[in-house]
Amino acid sequence: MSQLDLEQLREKVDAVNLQILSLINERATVIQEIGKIKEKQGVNRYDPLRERHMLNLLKDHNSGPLDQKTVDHIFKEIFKSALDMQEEDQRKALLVSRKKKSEDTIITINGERIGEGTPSFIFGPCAVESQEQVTKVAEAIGGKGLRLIRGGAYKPRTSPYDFQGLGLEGLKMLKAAAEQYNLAVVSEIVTPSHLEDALPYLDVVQVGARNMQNFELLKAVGQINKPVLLKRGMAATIDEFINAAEYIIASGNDQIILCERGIRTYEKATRNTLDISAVPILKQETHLPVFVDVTHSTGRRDLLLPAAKAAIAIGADGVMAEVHPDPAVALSDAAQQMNLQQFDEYYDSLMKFMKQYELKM
Ligand SMILES: [Mn+2]
Repeated sequence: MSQLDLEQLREKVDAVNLQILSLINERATVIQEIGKIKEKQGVNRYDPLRERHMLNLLKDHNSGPLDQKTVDHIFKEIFKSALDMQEEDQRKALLVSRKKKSEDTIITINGERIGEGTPSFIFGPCAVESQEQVTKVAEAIGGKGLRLIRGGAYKPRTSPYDFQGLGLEGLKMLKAAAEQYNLAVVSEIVTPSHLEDALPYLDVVQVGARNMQNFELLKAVGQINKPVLLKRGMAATIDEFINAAEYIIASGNDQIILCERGIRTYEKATRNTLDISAVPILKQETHLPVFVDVTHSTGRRDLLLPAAKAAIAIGADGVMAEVHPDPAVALSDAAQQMNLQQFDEYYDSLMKFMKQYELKM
């Protein structure tokens, strides 16, 4: 074979490549049209029966020299690429996504602007246990000029025999303590049926990790006009977390704070594994503020400070941690809450850290 023949054949291959390219793009355009129709009909885009039909048709017409296995493989990749493309289109459409809204969502609570680039803090006891307990913590938080307090009144616990919280009475105690020190209340709701009674005592409604995919609850908090703090489920992927937030925004409430709180892994040294890289991913993928709960992610008092530093350094909009006047007698999470003196030291260390590295405060 002469050099000239080889050149001619290569030119032919180039031309065929361009034909294939043009054809698979034409195919992709048709698939997009089909996707739009399916979206209107509300039917699933992936249809295994249809795929089987297409593969059979190709088999009937394959006269070689490529063997059927290779043809199947190539076409399955083409089928998949069209599906991936449609999924990408769908992702673009998410209301919580950066693609939909490029500016950061800023949530103003009690004068505190969350998501504006300086870290906010939510401190408070795991559970509301008494008026005296929450008032002591509120005083310590207010004394630092902070604006938010947390405390669980409805406690979803792993065991049904563990302390379940004081319910509405607990919320009233927390609200009274908060008002005394000009704080806003962050507290968890576990069922839509509690929402109406609890709402007057709440400034931010928390949806806890165990309820991240409680879709009826997500829809219910999507219909209120107060901010929602949504915690990541302990076995939820980032994608599932984002979609949980989408339930809230799709129901009408765009005031959502995402909270990374650790995920379950094989590691036993910490209560959960703090997925610190979730913070920049969530910041890139969504326009929502992102908090890090250092208490439940680590489950260790000695890690609350380094984990908070990591959170701030990586770009979190805030840190949440548990504070109790006497953690040793706490009815829940006794091992990981800070006492008031530890809280003072903790907050001072964090402020020093931020100054030292010239982080925005
Ligand atoms: Mn707790």
